[in-house]
Amino acid sequence: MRLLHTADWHLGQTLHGLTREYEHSRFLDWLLDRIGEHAVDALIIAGDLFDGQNPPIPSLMLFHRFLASAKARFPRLDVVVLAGNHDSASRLDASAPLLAALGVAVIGAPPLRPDGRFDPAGLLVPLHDRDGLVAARCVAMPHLRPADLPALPIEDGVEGVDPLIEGVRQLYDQAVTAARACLNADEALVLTGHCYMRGGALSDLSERKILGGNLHALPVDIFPADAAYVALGHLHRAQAVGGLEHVRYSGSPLPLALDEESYPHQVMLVELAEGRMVGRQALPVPRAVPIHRIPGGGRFAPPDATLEALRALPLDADAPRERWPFVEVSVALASPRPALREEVEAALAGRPARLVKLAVRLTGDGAALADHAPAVELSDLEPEDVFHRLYQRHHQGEPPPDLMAAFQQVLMSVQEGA
Ligand SMILES: [Mn+2]
Repeated sequence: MRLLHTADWHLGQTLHGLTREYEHSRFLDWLLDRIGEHAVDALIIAGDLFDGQNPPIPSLMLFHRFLASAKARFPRLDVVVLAGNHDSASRLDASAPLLAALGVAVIGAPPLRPDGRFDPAGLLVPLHDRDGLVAARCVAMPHLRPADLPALPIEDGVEGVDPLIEGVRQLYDQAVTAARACLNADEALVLTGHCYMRGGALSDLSERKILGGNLHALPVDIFPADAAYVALGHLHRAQAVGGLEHVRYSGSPLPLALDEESYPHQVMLVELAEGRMVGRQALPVPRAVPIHRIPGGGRFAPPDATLEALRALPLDADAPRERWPFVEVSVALASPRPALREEVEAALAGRPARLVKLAVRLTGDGAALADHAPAVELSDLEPEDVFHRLYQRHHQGEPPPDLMAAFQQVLMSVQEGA
């Protein structure tokens, strides 16, 4: 059977205030064609379907239209949709009964039994081959928040043991046990997750990293060794995890930030036979709207060279506005140049391109630099950075770990609307 793995669509996302609707709609049309071309049997969308808790109406329309077209063109297609940390788990769950009637499995929060305990059977989704026979069992694990995890009798801070990681491990263990109970010998065990993974073993706890949903980086051994494929979401760059070719992030299908311009955006086509992965192929997603970064690669160029490069940009005069390239300009200034923005805008005036970001770095010598330190844009900072800066304004040194952890918890409940 053939599985198509994608994630991190972030429908409804804007890039510095500009809509991505056109790009998303082109991607979804392209995806439908690939499902047909490669005779795909099952589609897994591993979280962050939407960019926010309350998706804008056009992004809901896109998603519903996509599902309706997919089921009309490919009635046998199994579709599995998981909540990511950006999605509202309960909002996705609200549509789950309706979409289940269409053959689309949606898992927002981990399912619970009437007594409030985790119900691993609720995560299991059978995936069918072209003959309509079950060829794989999917443990459709969504993004897990600390509140979803079992309370473990482990003190935080005990060396080598992280209660959050152990909690995630328990849920996967229970779900895999439930899957094995109905797994036949020639059926593949497929898992999903929307989480931050680390490649190494559990011992390098010092390297643990908190990303997004406050979940500690997970070791790859939380997944069973006999899993045929693990479809992950959360990281936007496509990659295998821990050197295991069958444990993969598909990455996002489009660049969600300007510095993701060079990522190999793709979806992953996986071939399963007799319970294991026998082939895989990355399908590169065509770029519907080009991104031009001047000079690119995170570097800054002098103003005259920048203006020259802007004027020389090859642009398609016939392109409709929705296809006009996004342009990022990064300028290094030896001295202040108050008219720079006007000069940049003039270089693009009347031309089919959209300036999304003008970054300026002052490069004068020490004294001049202190007077003209480049202003930091709030939008360039993560909430953790802002907290860090505030702490350092009032205290010596770094914020203590327990304070950072408390901040992370508050941040997460705000971000997740909990
Ligand atoms: Mn995510």
